[in-house]
Amino acid sequence: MFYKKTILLSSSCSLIGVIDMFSKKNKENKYSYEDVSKHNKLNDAWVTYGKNVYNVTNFINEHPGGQDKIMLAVGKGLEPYWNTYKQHTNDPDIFNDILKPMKIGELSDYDPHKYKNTKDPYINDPIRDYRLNFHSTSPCIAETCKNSIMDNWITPNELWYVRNYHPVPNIDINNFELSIFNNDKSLKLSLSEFKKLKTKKIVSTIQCGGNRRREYNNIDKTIGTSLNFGAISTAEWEGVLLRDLLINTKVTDQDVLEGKIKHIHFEAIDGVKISIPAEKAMNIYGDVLIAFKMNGEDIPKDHGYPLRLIVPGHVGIRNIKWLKSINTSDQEIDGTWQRGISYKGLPHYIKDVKKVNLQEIASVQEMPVQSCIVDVNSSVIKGFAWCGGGRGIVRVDVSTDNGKTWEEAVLKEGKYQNPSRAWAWTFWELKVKDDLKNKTIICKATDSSYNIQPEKIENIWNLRGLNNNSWHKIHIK
Ligand SMILES: Nc1nc2c(c(=O)[nH]1)N[C@H]1C(S)=C(S)[C@@H](COP(=O)(O)O)O[C@H]1N2
Ligand SMILES: [Mo]
Repeated sequence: MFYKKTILLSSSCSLIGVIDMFSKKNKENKYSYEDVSKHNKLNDAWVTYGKNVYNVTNFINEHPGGQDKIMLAVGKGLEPYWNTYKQHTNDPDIFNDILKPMKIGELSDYDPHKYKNTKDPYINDPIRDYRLNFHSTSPCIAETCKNSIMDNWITPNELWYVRNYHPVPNIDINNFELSIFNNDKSLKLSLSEFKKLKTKKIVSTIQCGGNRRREYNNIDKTIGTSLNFGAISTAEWEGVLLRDLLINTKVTDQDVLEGKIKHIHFEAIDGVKISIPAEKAMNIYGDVLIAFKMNGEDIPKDHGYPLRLIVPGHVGIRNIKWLKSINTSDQEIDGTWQRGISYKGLPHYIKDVKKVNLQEIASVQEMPVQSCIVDVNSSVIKGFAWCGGGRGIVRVDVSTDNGKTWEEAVLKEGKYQNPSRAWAWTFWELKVKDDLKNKTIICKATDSSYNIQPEKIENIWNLRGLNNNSWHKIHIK
């Protein structure tokens, strides 16, 4: 380096110009689009964004959207992908904290128009109720607003929370088919054929795995949308029992007992795929449905039209929308929602994913017992309680003095559900006489297995911000 510099210096008449040229060259390595395109492998992955070039090799394993997703973009520009997965551009921290430090240089042949015509894929998303609490619109992440939760034990469709990973898919109903595969047997059903099968109605609550993530962020930063407690809603679903469909494709209870079939795989039109244990799928008391009606109407576009898997008692993601195919297997399905970090509940003392072997950690299926304080006025405190696995709510305890003394709340709608198949939430209320000004109210529920919500959030905090069921506390000003 020193050598070159001396030679150049001696052969130039403008000293300043040469030094300038040098320092620029040292700061900014230049690469062409073609150079970048060669770095397109797992162990050698570059991307561009605008005129900058980034080496993302060490980030691939940590990508919250999964390794497969980021691998789509390597060797190329991020723009078309970030136009679809807008969480990247909605959150400036992602650019500043994650991408920027990985910069290795700039494009020598930068063309600002290269990705100009990539269309907004969210253009066909449905119009949504203004009363929802929106975190993002592309993809749509919106909570049911607090004021409408206790008014409706069955949440009206337009007030249901929305959690989409992608644009709402456009579906050609006339060519739509549901496929079910089991080894060499398969069944394909058009929507009208499907609707002619024997149907069943089930009232089930769905709660997002990240509900109440916001409270975790007061302890330490988590990965994911900072949800309050409104990512939970309830509907009456009508559809065909999964067990009946599987039996139609020659799945037997014996296959499950002998472990030939351990998991049932489900894929959706928007690319989401998940699996559930075969025991849940085939359980005659499990009530897993392929639904086509939500509260008596065709399922709205946002919630999975035309077909949605309903896995009562399991975390939100297992209830996949826009269902297109079902398969039997002895393995869990691949992909971020099942085997990746997205639904892995890490221990509270793990702050770095690299410290754990994700494959060894169980993905969330059934959710733990939960309750929240929703409405407080001068005479009554109201809230909901719910538990995964169909475990009913046996009791809700409420304190109005930050845990010094407790009272039992009165259970209301939902109270009379079968305690082993209590798929929907239970509302509760407590009449109060004292002035609640400056008081801290707490609630905690007990489920039919006598599991109780944990007191301390610190001990259940986890990197992905899942399953927050710590005592719910509200301070009244
Ligand atoms: N195909 C598909 N299914 C999906 C999702 C999705 O993005 N795509 N989101 C999941 C998540 S994370 C949750 S919490 C629920 C949300 O359901 P909702 O939007 O009807 O409230 O659907 C689940 N099913
Ligand atoms: Mo979710």
